[in-house]
Amino acid sequence: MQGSANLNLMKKAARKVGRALVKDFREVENLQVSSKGPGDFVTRADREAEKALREALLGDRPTYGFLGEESRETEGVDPTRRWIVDPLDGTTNFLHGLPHWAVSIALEHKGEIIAGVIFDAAKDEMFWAEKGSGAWMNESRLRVSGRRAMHESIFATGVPHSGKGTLPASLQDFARLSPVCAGVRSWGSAALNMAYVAAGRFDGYWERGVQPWDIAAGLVLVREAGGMVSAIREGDDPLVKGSIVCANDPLFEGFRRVIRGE
Ligand code: 2AM
Ligand code: CA
Repeated sequence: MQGSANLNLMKKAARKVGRALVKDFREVENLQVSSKGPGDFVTRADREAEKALREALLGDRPTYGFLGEESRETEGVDPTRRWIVDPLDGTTNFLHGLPHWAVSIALEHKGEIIAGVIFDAAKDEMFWAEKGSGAWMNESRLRVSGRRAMHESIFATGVPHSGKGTLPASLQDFARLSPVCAGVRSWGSAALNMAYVAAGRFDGYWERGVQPWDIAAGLVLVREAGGMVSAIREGDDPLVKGSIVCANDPLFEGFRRVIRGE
């Protein structure tokens, strides 16, 4: 499957930055035992990664806008197109030497995500999707899972940490969902949670308090893999209101009702 020129640019940038981050990640594993820890080193690696993505993406498409976790918003000459980038999603995992983090790049056109790339460099898994062309992992086509029963399904989430977000609401979600499903996983990368829903590994994912760069690429991946996506509250836009719920078609409504407490 061949992607568009933009998609190829996104994959190339993600691969380059992902490989550099793998080198940094090996260093982080060594730094765990030092008294200072790897904190400053990781902050630097994160910033360098975003700088490299910015240069690669805006270098080739200088008129596009850019929204990144580190540098925030840069308006483009073309107001209709914007890169939305998370250079290192799952930073806490990276910091602790856990190989579960990803580079995430999305392309937005007129408010809609039309292409997305999530690269898990440690596992060499490139998840990618383009509107109308399906979702893929490396060269394999992705489909959301076929499970229909909540009690057989595994759902992923992110739990607010370090005083961020609303912990009570997330704990209530857990309390409602856990008794009616096969398990809840909180593995620390919003982007990979969505990639895994697209791949049928997780049956669904929800989170409160997400940022656009956490979920932008995942939105097109899940949709192109045949999944459903919305914000938790009816009518909200996940990219604007910062909450998300996604799953395969048969599970979606029931899962969303549990999360909404209906
Ligand atoms: P990060 O690693 O880029 O910070 C973990 O549940 C997920 O939440 C990760 O994808 C993490 O992204 C993201 N995250 C961490 N802090 C956040 C915050 N304050 N707001 C939104 N998302 C956050
Ligand atoms: Ca993130």
